[in-house]
Amino acid sequence: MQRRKFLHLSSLGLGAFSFKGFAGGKMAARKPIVISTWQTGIAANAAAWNVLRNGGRALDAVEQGVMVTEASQNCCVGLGANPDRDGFVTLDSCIMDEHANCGSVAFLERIKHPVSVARRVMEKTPHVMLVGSGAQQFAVEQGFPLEPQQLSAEAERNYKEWLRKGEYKPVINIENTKSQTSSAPKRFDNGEWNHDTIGMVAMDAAGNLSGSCTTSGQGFKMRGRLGDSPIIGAGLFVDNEVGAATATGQGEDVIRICGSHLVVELMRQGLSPEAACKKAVERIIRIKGSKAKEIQVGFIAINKQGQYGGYCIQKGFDFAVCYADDKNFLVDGKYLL
Ligand code: SD4
Repeated sequence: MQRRKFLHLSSLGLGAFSFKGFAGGKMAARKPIVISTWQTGIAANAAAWNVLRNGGRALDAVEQGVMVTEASQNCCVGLGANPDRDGFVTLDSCIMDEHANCGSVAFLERIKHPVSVARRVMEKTPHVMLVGSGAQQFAVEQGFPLEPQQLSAEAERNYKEWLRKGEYKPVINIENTKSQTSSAPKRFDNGEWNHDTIGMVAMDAAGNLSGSCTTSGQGFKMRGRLGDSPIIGAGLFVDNEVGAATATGQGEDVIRICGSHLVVELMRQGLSPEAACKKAVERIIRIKGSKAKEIQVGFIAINKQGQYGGYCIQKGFDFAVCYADDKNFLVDGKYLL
């Protein structure tokens, strides 16, 4: 590399980023790769990795990955999760591929795998989003079984406890990052975690990107409330030229800044995934002012070089990264407050 060229890049502040990972002057992309939010991401990544290691599409990986979390009955996501304040579990999910095809479902009840319904919306309809009873009707037409309307034992317990106070207050999503070896963390009341979502982004061996996001939304939310997770651009965004990002935490504040889209656009301008996530978090903190300490938001992202990163508002956010059979590990999200 000529000295003059190096100095030019350095003066743009791009030196460190641009030269890291260069092999013979050419950036060797790390692929395939999959990353996902929270410790539940470890098990989800393992399923996604199974697809990726066999040369499968990132789209299949991000669907099959988060299906693991949706199916875990005692978990944050899916039908075993906490209900809304009227006692019903309502699910939101979206998926996006390398061609900017996207599908989304929201306020969906009694369907085990909302991410797969979102994929059907993407592939079988001319639309992007279906909600509520229409989404459920479509799911049933597509052959998804209607599950019993029944809370899991854990959600039932949590709901009864919540009803005693009936307090409508968003929680700060965190988990105990010390229990990093666990892929099945326990509920925060017992000392471990309190979140409701998994977001996943992946790049396959062909270098194509996809992402998915699926959630039960905030526990004990108002009936009909949607967060960022099913909103393309907020909870998830993929641009196959640049990178992919997904979000977790206080959905209203992710929507306010079109969070995942913002992260991808910042990467387009040359920021690393971590720096882009940090800038998006900074923007939320600026908007919220003194109220920022009352909320949590975390972003994670990958770029076309297979670099990954994440950032959050408060301590206690982590994400799972997988890029080899023996490399599926948790990373503590850096935080600003
Ligand atoms: C929402 N972003 O519905 C989701 C909640 C979440 O961990 O991420 N919880 O606002």
